[in-house]
Amino acid sequence: MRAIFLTGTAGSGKSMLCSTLLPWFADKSATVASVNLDPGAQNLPYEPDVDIRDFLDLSTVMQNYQLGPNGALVLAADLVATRMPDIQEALDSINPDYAILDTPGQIELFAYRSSGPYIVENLQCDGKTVLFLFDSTLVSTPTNFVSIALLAASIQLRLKAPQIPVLSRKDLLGPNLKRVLSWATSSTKLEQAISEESGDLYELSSKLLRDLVRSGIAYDLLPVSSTTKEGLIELSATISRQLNQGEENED
Ligand SMILES: Nc1nc2c(ncn2[C@@H]2O[C@H](COP(=O)(O)OP(=O)(O)O)[C@@H](O)[C@H]2O)c(=O)[nH]1
Ligand SMILES: [Mg+2]
Repeated sequence: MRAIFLTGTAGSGKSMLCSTLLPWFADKSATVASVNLDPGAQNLPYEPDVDIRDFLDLSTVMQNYQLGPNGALVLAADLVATRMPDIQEALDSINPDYAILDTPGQIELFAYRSSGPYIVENLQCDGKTVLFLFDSTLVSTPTNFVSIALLAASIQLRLKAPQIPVLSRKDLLGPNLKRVLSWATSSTKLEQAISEESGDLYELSSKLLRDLVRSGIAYDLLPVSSTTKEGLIELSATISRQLNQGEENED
């Protein structure tokens, strides 16, 4: 079993991408299982094969600890790690080629609490990758692009796993797509765009971005749309290349 974690800001399209990848992998004759790791998830666009909500009930957490919805979500995020054996057992009994793990809407509940890094580190499987979704609607200006790239770097530091940068909801970007992709690969182009946009912030942004672009955090940013299905061939090729690379490195 290989694990694919979906991360990104709230609304970046993680759950939708999960629902899009499931039939995609199945069509390629791979067995695939979906895992919902969000105890507060409502109206998921797919039927999870493994669901944290079966092991952790948000309304019980609210009642038992006398918490409001936000406090309960934070505590539930921490309690997810205690349910790791249940998640592992459920996945092992399915034993799929791929497990796609959809993380909580709010990335901080997963990546900046202890549960997320714990689960990524301790899930027993033959390879792991983390997709980080750059939401098209959030990266359409150069400084916003730098801030989301910083978040991607920060998530990589927290989860300590190989990351694939995905430009999600690509269809919402329209003619801006080419510009955004040019920032991902060329620090000169991004620096120039920032100098035109950001005035006082120029120095901070340009220093940050030089290192970011050099670190490759957004390099090969893959534009994908769950709505039009564009980019799925490239994304699945990158996922299997990275998961196989992990295997080669272990040998
Ligand atoms: N146009 C468009 N909308 C999308 C796409 N992917 C997701 N959405 C919409 O964006 C919103 C947030 O998606 P969701 O998957 O729930 O985001 P999550 O919070 O990261 O799980 C929903 O209304 C989705 O229907 C996409 O590729 N294109
Ligand atoms: Mg979601």
